[in-house]
Amino acid sequence: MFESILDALHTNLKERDFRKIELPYEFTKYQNDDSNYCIRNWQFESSLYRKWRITKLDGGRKLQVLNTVAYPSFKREKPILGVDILWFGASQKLLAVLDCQPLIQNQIYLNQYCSSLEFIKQKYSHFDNKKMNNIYDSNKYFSPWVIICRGNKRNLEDDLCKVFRLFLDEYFKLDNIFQKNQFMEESQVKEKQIDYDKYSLEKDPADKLFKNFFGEMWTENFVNNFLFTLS
Ligand code: BLA
Repeated sequence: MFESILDALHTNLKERDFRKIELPYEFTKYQNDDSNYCIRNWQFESSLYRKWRITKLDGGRKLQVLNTVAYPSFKREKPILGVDILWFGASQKLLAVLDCQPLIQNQIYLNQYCSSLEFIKQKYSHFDNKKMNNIYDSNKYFSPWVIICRGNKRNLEDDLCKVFRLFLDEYFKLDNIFQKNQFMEESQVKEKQIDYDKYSLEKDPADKLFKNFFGEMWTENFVNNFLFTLS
C-alpha cells in the first residue's frame, strides 16, 4: 500500500538532485521472525536538506504505514516536513497527518511558511480535521494548518495521493520563494532541530509497535541511529 505516494516522493527527490545515503542492511529492510511485518527505509540528502528519511512498514492486512520527515540544512529556517500515514486494516481506518512543521510559533513565521496548506484543506474537506488527540502538543512543532484525516477507504483511494502531491509541491515551493532567513540564525535552527528529535523520540507512539514487531534491541538501534539521530 502507499506505493504511488512512495513513487511520487522518490521521483521528486531524484528530479531535485538528492543523493541516496546507503543505510546499514538492518535498516534497509527488516522482517520479524514470522515475516508478518516488514519495514523498509530510505535516506537522502541534498545541498538544501541535511536529511530526508522515509519509512514504509508493511503489516499485510493489519497495518500499513508510510512515514517521512525532511530536515532542511541548519542554514535554513524552513519548517521540517512531517508526514505520518497509517492504515488500520481491522477497523478500515485511515490516519493521515501532513504538516510543514514550524521550528517556532511566531505568527509571521507561521503565516509565511505554513499557511499555504490552507487551500489543500479547503479542497479536500475530509483532510481538514483539526483535532489532535493527546499524544502530541498541537502547539509544539505543528502548524495551525496541519492536515489531518481520520478517514476511511474512500479517502485513502480517492484523495490521499492527490493531497500528498499538492502538499509536497507546496513544501518545495518554499525553497524558491524564501531563500534568505528572516527569523532565525543557523545556531538556533540547529538547536530547534535537535529539540524536535528529542521531543519526537519522547512522544512517538511508534516505539511500542516496533518493539512488539522487531524486538527491543533492533528498535533501540533504529530509533537512535535512524529516526531521531539528533536526540
Ligand atoms: C499518531 N503515529 C500515530 C500513531 C501511531 C503512529 C501508532 C497512533 C495512532 C492512533 O491514534 O491510533 C505510528 N509513527 C508511527 C510509525 C512511525 C511513526 C509506525 O513515526 C514510523 C516511523 N508523527 C510523525 C510525524 C508526524 C506525526 C513526522 O512521525 C507529523 C506530521 C504525527 N502521528 C502524528 C499525529 C498522530 C500520530 C499528529 C496522532 C496523535 C495525536 O492525535 O496526538
